[in-house]
Amino acid sequence: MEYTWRWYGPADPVTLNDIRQAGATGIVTALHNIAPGKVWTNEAITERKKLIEDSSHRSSLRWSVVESVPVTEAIKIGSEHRDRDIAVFQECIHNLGANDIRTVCYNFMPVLDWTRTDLDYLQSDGSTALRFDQTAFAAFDLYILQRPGAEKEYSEEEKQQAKQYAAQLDEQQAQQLQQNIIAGLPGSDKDYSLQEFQEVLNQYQSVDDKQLRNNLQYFLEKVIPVAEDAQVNMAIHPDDPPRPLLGLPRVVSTETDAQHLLEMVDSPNNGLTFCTGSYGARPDNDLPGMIERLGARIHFLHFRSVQREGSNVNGSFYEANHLEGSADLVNVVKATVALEKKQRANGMNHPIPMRPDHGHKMLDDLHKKTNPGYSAIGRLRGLAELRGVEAALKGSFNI
Ligand code: CS2
Ligand code: MN
Repeated sequence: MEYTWRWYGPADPVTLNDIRQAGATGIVTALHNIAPGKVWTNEAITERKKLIEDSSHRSSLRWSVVESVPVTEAIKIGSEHRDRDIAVFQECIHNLGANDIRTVCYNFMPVLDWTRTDLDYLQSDGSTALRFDQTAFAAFDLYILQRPGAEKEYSEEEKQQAKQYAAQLDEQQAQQLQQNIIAGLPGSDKDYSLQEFQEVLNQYQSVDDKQLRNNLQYFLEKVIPVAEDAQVNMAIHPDDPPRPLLGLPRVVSTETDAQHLLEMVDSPNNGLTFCTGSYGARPDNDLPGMIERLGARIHFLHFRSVQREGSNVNGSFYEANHLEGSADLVNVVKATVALEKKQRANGMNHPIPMRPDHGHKMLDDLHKKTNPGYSAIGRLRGLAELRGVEAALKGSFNI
């Protein structure tokens, strides 16, 4: 594995020097200052790359992965403007390849990128984690947003619980819940009001899973040939959480979805970001097995472990420490080490970039402003634990 670290650019409170000390050698970043649907020019990419790869430091970093080039709503909805936006996306891929950046993460989640209800869920050791609580989410959907038709999507029991939950929220807590869901996380590119948010949801009224899948295929058929020419590996991030929300369609939640996507355009450049946090929120995703079966097309790894809560029939979870929770990352790392060994035997000597995906807020993080999930020390702990597992597997057990 190549140890990588997500960096939000010059404004990130975690600096490139901090990242050097954390033991990462690869940077995962995007030109966050450029709005979705606008070209990343050659100059802008080169300039950011120079900043990252500044060779006056003793330990060097390289820009290994882009996360993410945004896919506009027009592309996901399949509206009349999609060809214009796809042309922009193609140009970004071309320019990234020309700058020797070989891995590009993106996602195809309608409206919201990843979604959480609580950004400071207190753990027993005093650190805090991100959480998705289905009851809180339903309370937002039914009683704050009051989305037309929402009541049809919840059971009587869920509605009852959501009603009680909503009733005990004071004004400020309700506001906080709304903020967390609509605008709290890096990746949400707009600060929607409730009304604007509902308007964007409405644009998906005629887009079901089948239509969204068709729109994804349309996009891939145009983008993958450009990625092949540019020698860029495309790596789609799964849905987070991996099931429908707010009546929106979802097409990258399960192993079958992933397989489907790989078959849409059967090219090595059409691949996956294997996020064990997102896929791992579903008990029916067998993570080590997916690495074995999909391995040849896994271009980027996100390692974290969610703890599925209760019977998880209702889909709640929180983000556990990397070696705890439901994901069993020891066996995930073992499957990865075995995959890389097989690839080396076949003459492919490119370690797969892996970043510790999210971490708790702990120690000094608790007193600093950090991007939710992207604290310095929580992720440093995660990376250290994962490196330890890899070193142990390779060193002592010769896997
Ligand atoms: C999230 C997001 O799980 C994750 O990695 O923190 O980074 C996310 O969903 C991406 O931005 C995918 O494009
Ligand atoms: Mn991820």
